[in-house]
Amino acid sequence: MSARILVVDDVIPNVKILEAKLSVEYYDVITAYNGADALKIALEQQPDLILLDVMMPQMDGFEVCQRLKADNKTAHIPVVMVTALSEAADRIQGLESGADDFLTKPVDDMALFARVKSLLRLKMMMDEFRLREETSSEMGVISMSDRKEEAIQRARILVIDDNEYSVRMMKEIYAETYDITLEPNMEEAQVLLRGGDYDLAVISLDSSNYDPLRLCSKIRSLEETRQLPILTLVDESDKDKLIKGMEIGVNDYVMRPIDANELIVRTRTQILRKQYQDRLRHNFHRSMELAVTDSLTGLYNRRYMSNHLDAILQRAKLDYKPVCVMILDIDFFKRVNDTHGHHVGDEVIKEFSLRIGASVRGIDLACRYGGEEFVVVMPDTNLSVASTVSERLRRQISEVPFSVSKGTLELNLTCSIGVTVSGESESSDSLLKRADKALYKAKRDGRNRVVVAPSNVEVFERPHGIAAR
Ligand code: GH3
Ligand code: MG
Repeated sequence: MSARILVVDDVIPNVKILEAKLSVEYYDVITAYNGADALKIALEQQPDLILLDVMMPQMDGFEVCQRLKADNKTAHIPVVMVTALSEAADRIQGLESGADDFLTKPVDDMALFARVKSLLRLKMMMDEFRLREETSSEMGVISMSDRKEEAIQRARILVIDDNEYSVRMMKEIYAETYDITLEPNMEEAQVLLRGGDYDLAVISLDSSNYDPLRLCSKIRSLEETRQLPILTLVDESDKDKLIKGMEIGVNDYVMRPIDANELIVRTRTQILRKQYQDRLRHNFHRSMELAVTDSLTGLYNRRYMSNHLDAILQRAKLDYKPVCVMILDIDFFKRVNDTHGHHVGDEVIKEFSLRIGASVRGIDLACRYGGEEFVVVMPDTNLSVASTVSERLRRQISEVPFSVSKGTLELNLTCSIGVTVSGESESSDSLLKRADKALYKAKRDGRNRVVVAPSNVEVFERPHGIAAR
């Protein structure tokens, strides 16, 4: 994960040390030696993360952070406060000024990279989210944040820890903001995780009654929990375990004795990232749905059908199975619009779609091809069956009046249908063209009828026994 990181410190060697460490990991480092420069560079160069020294002459780190967070153009950039003092008061002030995390000098490598990675991941999700938000609103489709039902829910945390002191502390800290489940037993925890839909697992690495690393690796290997963030609680003396944990895929850690503020910010970062990620995925599926279906009828749209018909034809060719295509067009539809208005026209189109949907099989592909023109693709179907289906559908349209305007108006409508079957190695274009020709003939011959076109030969009248009126 490459990213641009702004390092701010008034002491040149401090900047150089961080710059060297980060460059080795291929981060692109930019530097500033005072608060004013930091603000200017942050605005102009839009770094992905800022490591900000607290104690600087003129403008200190708290003030710089406050100003960054107050400006819309820099507020989204995560800020890590780097402080010489590990005083709790400093952390509280850092939080109040809007910092996203803390590091204590001298900066430990593991801490540095854990904080950097975890905040960069969060920023990546948020950036992607903002970008899609912009694109969708430009396209006039969905707005992710406007959708109330998708509002971020109260997050759920599973705590796996058998240390009474830290469990009590977490209960206190989390209770107000999160739903928390405590489970000191590893086997039970695994059962909960598989079915639980959690947003974060907090796992103590120094438990005596289970192997925490095995649990972490299980979480990473199972499909249901692969994306679940893991925050570990670790004893200073257990650094080796932590290193292994980070290799397995632990997302972040808090050292014991637990500092409440650290626990709060790191929990928040992991949960936010998970929730942004979930929303992105959810919206991806939604926009896929929107991209392939027609908004008025809910049927597939023309673009999807064209793409999919090719795939169907290829598969059919391998299986030596015929594919039938039916094109339907409402007769004299313009009159409905002209006489009763567009609104009634829309209602008719919807009802027409429902009738198509009701009379085809699950594997058939029904799509709105154009204004009042529809296509049904029927895989593994011969022409005689397709003719019967077409004729049944034609009757269902013409024999049952369309009830519109909340039942105050009944319209008698008919449709014309062209139906054909795929020939050997036929393209979707030529198949659709032949069906369309058959439809045209049905119109020309007086409408309210089915015209059947066998494969790769001239269109001819429907076979005997398929009655048209
Ligand atoms: P034909 O029997 O030859 O098919 O005659 P027709 O009137 O059905 O066909 P024509 O192509 O002359 O008119 C189709 C009309 O359908 C014109 C267009 O305004 C209307 N239309 C297309 N899409 C929609 C839609 O989404 N809603 C409504 N209400 N009308 C639509
Ligand atoms: Mg028409």
